[in-house]
Amino acid sequence: MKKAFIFDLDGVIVDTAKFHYLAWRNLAKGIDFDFTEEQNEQFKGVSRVRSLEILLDMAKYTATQEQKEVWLVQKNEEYLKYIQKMDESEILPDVPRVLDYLIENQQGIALGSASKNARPILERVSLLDKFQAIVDGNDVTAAKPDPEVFVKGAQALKTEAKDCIVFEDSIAGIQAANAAGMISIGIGDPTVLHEAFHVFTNFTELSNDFLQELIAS
Ligand code: G16
Ligand code: MG
Repeated sequence: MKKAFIFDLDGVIVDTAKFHYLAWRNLAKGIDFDFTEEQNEQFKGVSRVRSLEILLDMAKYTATQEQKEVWLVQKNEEYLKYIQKMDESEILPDVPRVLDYLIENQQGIALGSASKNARPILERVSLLDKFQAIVDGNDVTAAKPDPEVFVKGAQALKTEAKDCIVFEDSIAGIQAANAAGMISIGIGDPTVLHEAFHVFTNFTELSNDFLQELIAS
């Protein structure tokens, strides 16, 4: 049976959250706000624009639209400097094994990410050619938990929602997959991702037998 497997990028394929954090922390410093790694959790899967709004709320800082736009460009420029240095060592454990197993078994593979930098990141880590479809922050108008990004991924692979499996590390992403009527699989902390159908700490815990069960179901 042919299924579509839709992967989130940040926190599922690569750990870019640390680079987002460094760039946001630098920006926060400029308004005398000490942005912690714990607070950064709330930024996972959230769009760039929404992330800035959350940061300004945390700092209780009111900014003009013009200032916000300057900051958004500045944050992205710094983030791009980090991702330009990325290589294959940044791929999260066992991601290539899972992708290759699905390819060998003729399954559909798509990316469903909130990031506008998804393509350059996949290129940097040499995984771009594994994906038959890429839906990213440039293609959607509604951010996760809205299901748009995954619905578009399913359309691109010409697969019905019920035959789609989504890998996600964020609560908003799990909610988006569930809202789309897809099977959500959390990659991360089970207590955080309890709304998912299944949760694995990382891909090393997800066996080829389990993938085969998903394909056959
Ligand atoms: C990622 C990150 C978010 C980030 C968003 C937008 O989403 O998890 O922290 O704010 O992309 O990224 P950019 O600024 O590169 O457009 P995902 O969906 O890949 O986890
Ligand atoms: Mg993510």
